[in-house]
Amino acid sequence: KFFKPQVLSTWNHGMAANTKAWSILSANGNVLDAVEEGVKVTESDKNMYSVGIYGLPDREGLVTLDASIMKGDGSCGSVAFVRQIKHPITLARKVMEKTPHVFLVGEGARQFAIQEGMPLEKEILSPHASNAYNKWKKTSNYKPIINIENHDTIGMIGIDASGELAGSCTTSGVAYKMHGRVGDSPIIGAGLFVDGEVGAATATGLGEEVIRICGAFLIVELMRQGRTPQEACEEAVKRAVAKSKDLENTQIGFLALNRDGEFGAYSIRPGFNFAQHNQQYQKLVDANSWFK
Ligand code: SD4
Repeated sequence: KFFKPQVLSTWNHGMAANTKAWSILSANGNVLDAVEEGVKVTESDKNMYSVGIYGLPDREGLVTLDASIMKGDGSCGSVAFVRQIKHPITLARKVMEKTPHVFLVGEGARQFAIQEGMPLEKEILSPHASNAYNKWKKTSNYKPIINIENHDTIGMIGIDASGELAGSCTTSGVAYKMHGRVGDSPIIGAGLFVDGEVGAATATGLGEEVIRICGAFLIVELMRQGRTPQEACEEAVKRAVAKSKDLENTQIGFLALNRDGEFGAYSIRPGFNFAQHNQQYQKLVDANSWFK
């Protein structure tokens, strides 16, 4: 159950992302590089629905992206509501490393990207996103379909051989969100939290419900108090279930890792899985859930 080094990512696209991250970790690379380069694979995937510029748009037909990155020493950076940037995770890292701030949003984040020499992508929907959006416009019904439209954020947490931790999280957010809506993924403590003395956690699913309970921070604090990563994820889901404003339509999945390399995962309903890569194996694992 304990693996060091190791990398864990949400959902099945985490397999390809982990492969990239592992290539860095297994070559004694930096865990921060691993979690950045890993999720860039997902951001580059033209078939994605919920990560990167090829993802599904908001109600206005615009793709707006959220991302965050964090290290065990408390260094962190995020961007939200940013457009035309192929690798928001890299932009989040630049916020962390090159500014006195931790969080840039919207036009300011885009300006910073330009200043850093990052290319602006054309603002056109990918073919699958455009089809889906045109179909959605016929009814304009805002009800994300659990585990489908709401399904693909990548959160990645990793530990290297020396026990150093880092995490990353990147998304285009829930499909057909209101313009300007920001989810949990770029919010340090909600979609991602890392504390080198304890562990790391990340979240996927309906961000509103994760923000409400400070999901990732809660899990790390529970681990600090002695819970295993699995127990901490289960307790956080219990909290989310109790506080949910729309339990019928809510899915959340949590993934956690402690500094010993022990891991855990749990979700509200069945269907959440995560990818795991370590020296012994790489596989996709179905998480247990509150509802069976
Ligand atoms: C959000 N948490 O923006 C993201 C969406 C997501 O899997 O995780 N999808 O609320």
